[in-house]
Amino acid sequence: MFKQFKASVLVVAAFTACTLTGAAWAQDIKPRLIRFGYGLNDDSVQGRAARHLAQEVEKLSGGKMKMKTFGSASLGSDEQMQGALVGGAQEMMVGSTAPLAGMVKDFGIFDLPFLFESEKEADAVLDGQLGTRLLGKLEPKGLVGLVYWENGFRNMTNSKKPIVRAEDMQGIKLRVMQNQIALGVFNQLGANAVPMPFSELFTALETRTVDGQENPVTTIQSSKFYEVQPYLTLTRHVYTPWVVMASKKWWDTLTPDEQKVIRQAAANSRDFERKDSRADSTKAMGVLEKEGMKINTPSAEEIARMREKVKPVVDKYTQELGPDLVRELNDEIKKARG
Ligand code: KDG
Repeated sequence: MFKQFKASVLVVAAFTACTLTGAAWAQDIKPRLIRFGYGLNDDSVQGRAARHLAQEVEKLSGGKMKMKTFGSASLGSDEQMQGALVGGAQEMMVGSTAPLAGMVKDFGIFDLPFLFESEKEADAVLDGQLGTRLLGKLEPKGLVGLVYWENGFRNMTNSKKPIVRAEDMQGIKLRVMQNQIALGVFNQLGANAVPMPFSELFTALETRTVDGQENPVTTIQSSKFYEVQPYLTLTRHVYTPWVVMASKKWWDTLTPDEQKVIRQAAANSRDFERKDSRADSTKAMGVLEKEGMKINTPSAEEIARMREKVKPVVDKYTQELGPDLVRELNDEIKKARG
C-alpha cells in the first residue's frame, strides 16, 4: 500500500516539476549542436542577440540543444552562409533581406527607399501578414525563415565631404549591399554605387577603394567605421530587417518538440534584439559624436528632393517586384502609421 502511495507521489512530483520548469525530459528532444553564423562582430547588436538566442535554445531544451555562435562572418558572408544552409552544411544564421532578394525576389521591397518612418511601422509590417508570408516563401528555396531582427534605418557615411544636398552624392564611390535595387537607387542619386559583401567593407573604406557606405548607426559604431569615415549624414533612407533562418534540410530532421524550442527561442530573441538595437542606437550616436564624426541631418525638403530623384528607380522596381505587392506594403505601412 505504502509503496503504491510513494510511487504515485513520485509521479506527481515529477509531472509537477516538468510542468513548472518545462523540463525537456518530458519532450522528445535529443542532444544537438547548432552552428549559428552572423556577419557583424561579437560586440554588436547581432552578437548580443545571437548569444541571447543560444541561451534561450539551451534553456528551453533543458540543456539538450546547444548553439555555438560564429561572428564576424567567420562562417562566410551572408550570401555564403545562405548557400551553406541550403546545402545543409550549417544549421542557422542571421542575415540581411537584401542578399535574400536573389533567392526570393519579394524581399527586394525592403530595399525600396523612403518607405518606413518608424520602427513601430517596421515591426507591424514584418510581424504581420505580409512579413510572415515572405518568410514562408523561403521554404521552397531550402531555408526556414523564423523571425526578423532589426538591422535598422540606414544612414550614409563618407570620407570626402558632408552630404547636405542630393547633388553632394555626385561621384561618391559608395558601397551598397549586393542587390539591384540598392545599386539602382544610389546610381540614380548620382553616386557611383559599388556592390560588396559586408565582410570586405572596412578594408575598402580604409584603403579608399570606396569613399562611403550606408548602414544603421549601430553598425557604424560597432564596426568602427568612424575610424575611416569623417562624415555621417542621417538620411534614414531605408529600414533593413535581418532574417533569422534555419537550414530546411536540418529543420526537417528535428522533432516537433525541437522545432517548437527553436521557434520559441527565436521569438524571444527577436524581442530582446529590437529592444537592444533601439537602446544601442542612442548610445551609438553619442559614441560617433565623441569620436569626432561630423554629423548632419538633411532638411525635409532635401529628403523630398532625394525621394523625387529616385522615383524612376522606385517605379521600375515596383513593376519588377509587382505593383500589388508594393501597394500592399504601402497600405500596411499606412495602417501602422495610424
Ligand atoms: O552580415 C552582416 C549583414 O547581415 C548586415 O550588416 C547587412 O546591412 C548590411 C550590410 O550593409 O551588408
